[in-house]
Amino acid sequence: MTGSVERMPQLEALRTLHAARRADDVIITSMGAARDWMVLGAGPLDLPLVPSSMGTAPSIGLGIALAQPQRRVIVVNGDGAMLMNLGSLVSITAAGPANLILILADNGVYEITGAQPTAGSAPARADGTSVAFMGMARAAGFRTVHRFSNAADWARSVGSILSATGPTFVLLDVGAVPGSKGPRSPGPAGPRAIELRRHITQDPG
Ligand SMILES: Cc1ncc(C[n+]2csc(CCOP(=O)(O)OP(=O)(O)O)c2C)c(N)n1
Repeated sequence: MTGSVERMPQLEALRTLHAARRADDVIITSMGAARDWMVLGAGPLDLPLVPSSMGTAPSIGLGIALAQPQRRVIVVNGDGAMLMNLGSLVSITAAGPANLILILADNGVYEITGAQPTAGSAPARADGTSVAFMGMARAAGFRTVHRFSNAADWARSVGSILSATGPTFVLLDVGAVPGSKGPRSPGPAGPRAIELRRHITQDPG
């Protein structure tokens, strides 16, 4: 795809999700989305994946969704991170967890490391066309896919999307924040993962 897309502010898009989530949902966020989620307030069932190995968020979400089928698991991934683990799209649809929602916050750049265009975005590509994440999700086997570029449209639809039977793929066209800082780690990953497991297993949704 060429040309500029409409983009909503990522913080606003995530504020909408923050208001729509249930207390017993697990929310896994990566990169810039993790930064914004911590601004909005991360609860005990939330995993802002910082620091993280890029690409792992959908796979972690898949594991939790399969282990806890009665609980909704919502992953908010970056487009750069998504490109590093496209295979997770196929793993998710192979397992078909009805309780997993994968949200791709697509800003077209690796924002946290200085807003370089991602390998999938038009400015970085020899032919000047961006890769089609919606088409990739469909080809990987997602039956339910949505795309929003406008905050009001997303806000109107988020409730029904989260309630629908998954697995669900949602592409949000979001804007990068120029000069923004990366997320600060809320603490070492190991102990936080153990703490999350304790909360998840003690309080089944
Ligand atoms: C395996 C791996 N390689 C590189 C990095 C360094 N790194 C951290 S954030 C980031 C960019 C992430 O881009 P994207 O997923 O699009 O999220 P955004 O920063 O735009 O929110 C990179 C390259 C990393 N954390 N892990």
